[in-house]
Amino acid sequence: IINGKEVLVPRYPYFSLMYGRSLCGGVLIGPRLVLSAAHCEDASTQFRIGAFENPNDGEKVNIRSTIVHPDYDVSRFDNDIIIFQLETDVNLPYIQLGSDYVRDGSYTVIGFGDTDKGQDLVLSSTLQEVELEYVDSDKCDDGHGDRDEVKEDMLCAAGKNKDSCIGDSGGPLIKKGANSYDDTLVGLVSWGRGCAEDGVPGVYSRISYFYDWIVETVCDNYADDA
Ligand code: 4AZ
Repeated sequence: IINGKEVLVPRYPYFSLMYGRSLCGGVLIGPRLVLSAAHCEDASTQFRIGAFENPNDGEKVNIRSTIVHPDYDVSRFDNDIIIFQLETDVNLPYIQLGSDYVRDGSYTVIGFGDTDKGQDLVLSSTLQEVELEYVDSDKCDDGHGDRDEVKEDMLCAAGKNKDSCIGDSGGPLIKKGANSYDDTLVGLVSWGRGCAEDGVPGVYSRISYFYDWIVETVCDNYADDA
């Protein structure tokens, strides 16, 4: 997270961290179900859930099985979403999924990822949060140049000198409510060209687009966990 603030209280109990081969975020959506970005599939064999004071914090739970979106395309970050089933239930609140595409307003993104906008990779020792604004997809697409494409399964958000970055991938973009129970998941950190570059928003997997796939996949495969 670039230019964020340290999270000082357990405001995001559903935040799930993969801290192993690489660093990724995730988010608890049921007692033993975690959503993340498909490109985080091999980041770790376990999640630490509810961590905020340091990455070793939180409830450690092993991953039992995974379902990557069938149309995930690593080269374009299309359908960059994965469902993890955990080995045991986690006794922490989970987040509700945003079924409607909200096209305005401010969002919050959280993570332990890179805090340095420049070349250095400086992972955070504490959970960081930053507030971003919704960015229209056409404008976002222009900001990313010719090669990259922002499609309907993606959502963009940006702030002046503020962004998610490497290591935040898979973590939640949140529409904040009065408390954790009222929060809504609107996106998952997916990709971007650099971090916090002027006119280049961060790109997120858009939860409203995947809502039906998530609900059906959970019902078909993890009915007991829904
Ligand atoms: C990454 O490489 C990455 N600024 C994550 C988020 C963003 C860019 C890159 C968004 O994991």
